[in-house]
Amino acid sequence: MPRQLFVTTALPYANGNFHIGHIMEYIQADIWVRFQRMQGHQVNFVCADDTHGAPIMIAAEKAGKTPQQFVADIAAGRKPYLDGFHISFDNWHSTDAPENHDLARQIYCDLRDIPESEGGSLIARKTIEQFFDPAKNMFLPDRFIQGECPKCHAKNQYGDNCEVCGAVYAPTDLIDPVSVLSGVRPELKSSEHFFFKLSDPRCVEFLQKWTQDGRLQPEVANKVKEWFSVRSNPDGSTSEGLGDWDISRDAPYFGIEIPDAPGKYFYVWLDAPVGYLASLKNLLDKRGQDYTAYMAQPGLEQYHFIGKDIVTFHT
Ligand code: B3M
Ligand code: ZN
Repeated sequence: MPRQLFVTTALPYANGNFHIGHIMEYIQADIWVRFQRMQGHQVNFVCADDTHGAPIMIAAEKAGKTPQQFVADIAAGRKPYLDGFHISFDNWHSTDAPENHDLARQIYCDLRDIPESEGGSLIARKTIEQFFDPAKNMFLPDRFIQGECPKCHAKNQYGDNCEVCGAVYAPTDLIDPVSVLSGVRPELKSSEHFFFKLSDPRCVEFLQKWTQDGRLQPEVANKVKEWFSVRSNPDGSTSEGLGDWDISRDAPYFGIEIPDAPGKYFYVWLDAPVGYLASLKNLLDKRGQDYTAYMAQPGLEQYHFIGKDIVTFHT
């Protein structure tokens, strides 16, 4: 019996052209895919542009384009490189395509609407305080805030960690923070965010089993184990197992609007992995094959070629 293999490589951010790192990953995956095909197995090998998020929105603004035009121009430059390196993807798609809007919203609605009899919703709303740029009129991602490291006092460090001493902190811990976009001092402003209840016992139990049942390569499984236990961080603080995941961002944001929540968008890392499914669905639709039936095959194997820095998001 031929194996059914659904294979992906990480979706490159559409904020720039390919670099050697992208091509290296594709070549590694492509060698493996060609080997499987030569064995007679059936492979769907797909990728897509990862189009959403604040950095792309800002890059587009700098280039004087709409985000849609900006990512379309990046997409138009992909083919000569993929063909030139003989990468045998079956499909190249986009996380801004209709399939991805639909699938991401459907997955969100399924999680939101779990009935009480099955443990209840896995989506929660909480009001949080975040830095806001009053000149640009937008909330700032950690990477768009710079200031003095609270620990070693190095200047011009990002809002999430210090590149000089390695300290990890919240942007609100920075001394004299400034917005990278406008140079003004950001203000704290509160806003309602949507969270995926990753700390819910249903998720913890499921993930603990799913990540330790032999499906992951041992190095990845070992790394993942750390997240479930109380542990001490290099900066002396402690982390206590899985925490709820902030999945929303406020307008202006280039992304997928959350159903029934005008002005709220999915955080790019919510819809990016769904992009694998959207690219597959687009491929199957073009061939007249049924996506739901394909995904429901009990023997279907999924392989994701990724770098270790994005294991967290994929898990
Ligand atoms: N675009 C980040 C990266 O290229 C991100 C990957 C998405 S994979 C779903 O490392
Ligand atoms: Zn420091």
